[in-house]
Amino acid sequence: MDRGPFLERAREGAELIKMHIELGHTIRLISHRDADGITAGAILAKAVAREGGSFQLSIVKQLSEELIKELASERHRIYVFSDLGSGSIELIEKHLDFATVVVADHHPPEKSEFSTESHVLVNPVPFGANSVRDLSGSGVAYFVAREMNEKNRDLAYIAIVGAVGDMQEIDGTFHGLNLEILEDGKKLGILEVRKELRLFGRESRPLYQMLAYSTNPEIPGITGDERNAIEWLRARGFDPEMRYWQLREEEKRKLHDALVIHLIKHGAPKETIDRLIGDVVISPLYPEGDPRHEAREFATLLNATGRLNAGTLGVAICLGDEDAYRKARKMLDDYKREQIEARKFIIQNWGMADEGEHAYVFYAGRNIRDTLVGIAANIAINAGLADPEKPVVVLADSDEDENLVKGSARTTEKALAKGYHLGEALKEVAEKLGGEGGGHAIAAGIRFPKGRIDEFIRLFNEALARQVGEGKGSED
Ligand SMILES: [Mn+2]
Repeated sequence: MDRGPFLERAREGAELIKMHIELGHTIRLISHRDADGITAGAILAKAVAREGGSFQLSIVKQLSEELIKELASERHRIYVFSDLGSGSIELIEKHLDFATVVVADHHPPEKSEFSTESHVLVNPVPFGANSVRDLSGSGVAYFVAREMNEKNRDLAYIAIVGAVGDMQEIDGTFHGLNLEILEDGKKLGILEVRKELRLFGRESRPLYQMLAYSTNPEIPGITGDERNAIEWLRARGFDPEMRYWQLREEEKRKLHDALVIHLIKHGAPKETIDRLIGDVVISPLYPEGDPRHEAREFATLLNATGRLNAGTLGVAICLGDEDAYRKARKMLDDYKREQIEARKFIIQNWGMADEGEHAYVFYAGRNIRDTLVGIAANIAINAGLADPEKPVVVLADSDEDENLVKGSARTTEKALAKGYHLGEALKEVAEKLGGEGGGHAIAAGIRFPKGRIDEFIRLFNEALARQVGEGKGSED
């Protein structure tokens, strides 16, 4: 790719941000809520703070026209988007024409540049980069930050955590401008690239779980079977409870060889075997055994904060906030525990479910958190509680409004073959109940007044009946 012209764009973006900092304007940052977006937001926030500027940061799921309009109504002088924006160039030009805009992103853009004078697109794709392997959103943010101040090279590890979050090294090695970030980090001694086993859990999982939970690649006879993983490790002289990071170099080599032999024996394709050992990035900034010590575990932690709507907590973690890190760990532990409890509750109380002609409806009250109703519906299907040809809805009291219930509907491919579309059914029912609903054919959601659950059960069954052509046809 054309590195020079891309860096020139990064410099333009950097100059605009610095100019607004000098003018005393708040820098409005908007970033995506996955690990790549969270790290990108953190890099830009740190860069702004370092110049003595102030910022306001939002981590968002997606950039809709509604959100852009809302941002416009804040009337900031400068907006900086990271890991998103390239698909919304027209909308940004339309609603933010009064302000400076910098888009630091790696997604293939709508067009290669803005037509508005005060808007700059910093994106490597028009210069020949491959958006999925050469640079991530955090990487673009890194180059902008580096152009703002050489000191921002100390954000190289955070930038690589974002790249790993986007799986830019999925084939086992880094490419493109990611290599330049790695070089910066190595020179400063803040990161190291090793050729190691690329399975999740280097820092925090015992070896047997690292192997048993491996899905990419699947390890025949071991993935999904902790007991086999333990036996397999013991038979080869490993303590299954050890962490990978605790192994001596020769033990790591021995484990790699044993896994390669195992995969070859089971006829795994060469490509799979080649990817098993590859680039693993670790940082001496964090202690061994800490998820932040290795880029993939760090990225997974950040992704989780994003999914739990706590992306800004993720940003704080990237900025070195130990308190935020402890909070996030606790949040994840609580979330896991709630999931286990939701599972127990639905299995023990499935007898309460209303089984209609076309669907099961399970009302959990306050016993299942409203954020877990989708997971609970899947459990009902996967644990064999429900007939797989009949959709399942789990309802729970809303966390936000005691007068509402929130529900998720889930089903199987087999049920869809009969003609069901859960999203359309819930949309239709929600309109009748004075709520909101919709989604995909196989997975959808709804919110409606709590007093109308009985009506919901009847209307939902009727809507599904019409979809498979058994209904009364007309509405009542
Ligand atoms: Mn990204």
